[in-house]
This record gives sequence, C-alpha cells and structure tokens, in this order.
Amino acid sequence: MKIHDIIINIIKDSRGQDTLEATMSWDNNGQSMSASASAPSGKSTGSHEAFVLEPAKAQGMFASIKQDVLAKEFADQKEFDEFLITLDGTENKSRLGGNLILVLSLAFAHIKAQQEGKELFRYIRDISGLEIVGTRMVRYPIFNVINGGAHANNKLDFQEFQVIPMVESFAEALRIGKEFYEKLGEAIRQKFGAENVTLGDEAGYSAPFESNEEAIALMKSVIAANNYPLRIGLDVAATGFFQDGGYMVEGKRISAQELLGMHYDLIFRYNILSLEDPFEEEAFGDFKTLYTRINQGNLDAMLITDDLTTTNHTRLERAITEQVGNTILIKLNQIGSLTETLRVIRMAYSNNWKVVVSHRSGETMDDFIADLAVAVGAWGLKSGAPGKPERLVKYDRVIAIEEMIKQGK
Ligand code: 2PG
Ligand code: MG
Repeated sequence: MKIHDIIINIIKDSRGQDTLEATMSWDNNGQSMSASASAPSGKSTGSHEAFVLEPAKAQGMFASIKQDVLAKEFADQKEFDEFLITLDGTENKSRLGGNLILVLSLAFAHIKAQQEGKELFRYIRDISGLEIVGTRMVRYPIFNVINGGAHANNKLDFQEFQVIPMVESFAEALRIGKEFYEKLGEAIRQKFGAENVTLGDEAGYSAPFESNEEAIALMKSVIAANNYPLRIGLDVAATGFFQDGGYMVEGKRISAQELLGMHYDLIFRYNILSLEDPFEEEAFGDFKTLYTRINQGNLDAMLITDDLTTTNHTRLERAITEQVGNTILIKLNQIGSLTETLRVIRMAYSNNWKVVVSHRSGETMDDFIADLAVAVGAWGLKSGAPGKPERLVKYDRVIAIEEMIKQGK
C-alpha cells in the first residue's frame, strides 16, 4: 500500500480539548480516496498507558517523519504499525506520541480496507488472527448512566454506574438503554430537583448522591418498576480515590480489605454483572482475592481490568498468570496501535478471558471502536450513556453493521 498524502489536524474533543486527527489519502487508479481517524483522551488514565504528546508538538513531530512514511510502501497493517513503533523507539511511545501513532495506525486501517474493498469491521477481523465463527457480533452495550469520580463534579467516588441490557439484538438493547436513561433522568430530577442535575463527561447523570449505594439503589428501583431486562455494572476506577495506601470512600479512609467487603456485598445484593477496576492500578493481589471470592461464592459477576492492564501485553500476561479477573477492557489509545491491540485481544482469548472494547471520557465523532468490537466479537462495547452524539455514533455504527451482516455484506 502506497500512501499518497497524510495531513495531521488538531480538532476538539468532547471536553473541548485539542486532539489529533489524521487524514490519509491514496491513489485508486487515478481516483483519490481518503479516510480520517482521531484520538480520544482519558481522564482517569493508568500510569502504564502510551504517552500522549501535546497535539501541537505531535504535529511538528509528524512534519519531521512525513517524508519517511510517504517514501515507503507497506505490505500490511503490521508492517505499517511496526515501522512507526520502531521509528519511535521508546517503551511508551514518548517520542512520536501514542496519540500520533494511533491516528496514523487507524487511518491506515481505513485506507487499507478501502483498497481491499471491505467494510472496516471485515478488514479488522481478517487481520486479527482470530477465529470468530460466522457472524458473531459484539454482545452487549454497556451504558454508563450515572457519572462520578473524575468524570463529574459530585460526591460519588465510583466513576461509572452502568446498565447492560440482557437481550439478543444490539438494536433492541439500545432502545431499552435509551428508554431507561430517560426514566432514570426523570427519577433523578424528581429526587434532587432538576436544577441540581447535570450530565458528566460520558453523558451519564451527575447529582448530589450521598453514597455510591444510593445511586445503585435508585437505578435498581427504576429497573424493577419497569421490569427492564437490565443488569448493573460498575467501573469503580479505584486508583482515583487511592491515597497513601488506603481508599477514600464517602469521606472515610478504608483499607483494601474493607473495600473488598463493600464490593462483595454490593455484587451480592444488587446482582452486579460487571465490576471494573475495584482496586488501584497495581493491586494485583487484591483483584485476585476478590475474584477468588466471587468464584467461591458462585456469583456470575465479571471482573474487568482497565488501569491494571492498560491494553498492554506484558500487564495482561501478569494478570492472566496471577488469575486476577476474567475480562480485559480494551482501549486503542492505551497502547497506541491497532496491531498491538489485536495482539492483546488474541492473548486474552487464548486464555479464556473476555473482552470489552471501550471509548474514553474525552471522545470525538470517530466510531472506529464499533468496528473493532464487532470484528473481535467482543463481549461488550462501553461507550457511555446514549445521550450525546460522540457516544451514540459508536452504538449506531454497531447497528448499521448488524444490518449489513443481515444482508450478507
Ligand atoms: C474508564 C474510562 C472510560 P477515562 O476508566 O474506563 O470510561 O475513563 O477515559 O477517563 O480513562
Ligand atoms: Mg475504567
């Protein structure tokens, strides 16, 4: 694949912050074709994530390598990504920037899919090295309907309070998710007064809840009142309230042991389906203790690692060896290229782990993660509440793909 031109622009993300967008063009027998990709950004970032280079600096950096990239011909995605990774030469992509490498990697995937005459999800599936049977889709959307932690200005320590529709079709799941989101909004406004309710970074509600459990209990009451087929999930994002060896929960410092008891109790009483980052990003041992107790108690809760594993092969290897959970959160920009992301997913699957593909709290209108989630047959796609365009485009793209697959495309 010969790239004709690449332009790196700076655009705004959903928080109004600068981020990178790459537009790549190629020559299709005299006709110019192009595609763009942009980088999201996290707020509760793990320390082991790829380095984010300030967008203006990344633009300058790109200017210095542009001719090298355009001069080469790339056989495939792997060759392209590895070329950039080698050019960068650092452990965490700090020279070129993980964000710069990522937008280039994703834009390349788009134009390579164009060249091969494939939809993006088909292209990703074909290069993934995974054996996904038939038309297996992403299984569940995960809607973050109440925002706390770093994503909202309220007292909630936990970052994300989610619902997951237990239905077959993704379109039906989205319909239920939207309906629940509206009903929950009414209940929250009624409880706290409309003037005290806002939206957090991921379009979930933010309100003056006194405790994490109060938020969960309200969700549960709306689910029960309407008989929705919804299970509850949480992203605790515990690194965010880990201080001097303890966890600051509801104004009190508690130990890992006490937090573990709190998690187990919530899982048990609210039939929680998924629990992400219940402890801080280095607490492999505490993850393992909780995971063991979940299994011993025969609870069907999934334990998801995000900041603990940061879509990183070495971190996942350790998590698997130490048996700390059963699901990895996948974020392209934590590692910084499509090739490395697919490698992590292969490793997860070959060790019977599940995969949840995720957005970031600072997002753009780029819907690449929807194609990725479908391509790898992810268990879940986490893209916030169905309430803001940058969140909805991802869910809508899955539904569009679902239609294409039905029509045999
Ligand atoms: C998370 C993410 C996305 P952020 O912790 O899972 O919801 O948040 O992008 O701020 O790291
Ligand atoms: Mg998380």
